[in-house]
Amino acid sequence: ASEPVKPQPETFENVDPDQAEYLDKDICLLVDEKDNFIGTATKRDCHKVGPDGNILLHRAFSVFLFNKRGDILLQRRSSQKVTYPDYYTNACCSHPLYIDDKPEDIITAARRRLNYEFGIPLDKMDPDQFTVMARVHYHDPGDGVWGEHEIDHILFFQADVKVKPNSNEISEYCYVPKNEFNAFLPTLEGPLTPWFNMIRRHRLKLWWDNLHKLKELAEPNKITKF
Ligand code: DMA
Ligand code: MN
Repeated sequence: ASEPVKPQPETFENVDPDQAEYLDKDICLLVDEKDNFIGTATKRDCHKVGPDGNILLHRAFSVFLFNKRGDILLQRRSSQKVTYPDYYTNACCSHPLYIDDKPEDIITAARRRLNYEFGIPLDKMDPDQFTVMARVHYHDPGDGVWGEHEIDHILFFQADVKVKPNSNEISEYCYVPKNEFNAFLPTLEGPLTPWFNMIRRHRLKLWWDNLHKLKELAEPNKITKF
């Protein structure tokens, strides 16, 4: 009798092949509760919910992007995303990686992913235009199979940029003016990601009202647990 065919993890888990590739290729940064770098693990291992509900704590970033008028850019995660598919969220989130034998800088990672997800040219994103507003420690079990446990560096970025979304990442996007934001959210036909919702509830109004003086409000070293 022939050996039974062993399913590949991707097939077994039914993960989109483009997304699956990064699950094994992206090496994320493990951190302690003070955001000290303590080791590495694959993107896959960082997002698998353990039998006890535990998830490895790793470093991440969330970019909140505004145009010059002060409208916020939102995206809907594509249905191919492994974590939180079809959820609405801020412009771009991802992880700094372990590259060239060292941890990637947060702003370098943010520019890399804004380029990959939204097609924004690197030369249209000056590192000085990013403000690290805070760090947030949160845990979310996701769908029970894939979830998040991160220290998330919240970055604000304001510029008029041309976008060309990558459809494997983003299924919809739009700019929303501040005075329409609260009425707009309930019209969305999908949930908000837990991290976006957390920032929205606790900090977004204050920071959005102060786009012209973010540096005064920024607490880049403070780690808040919501
Ligand atoms: C991970 O974002 C980071 C946060 C803050 C949730 P993601 O799932 O969009 O990562 P990636 O784009 O690398 O898949
Ligand atoms: Mn993560």
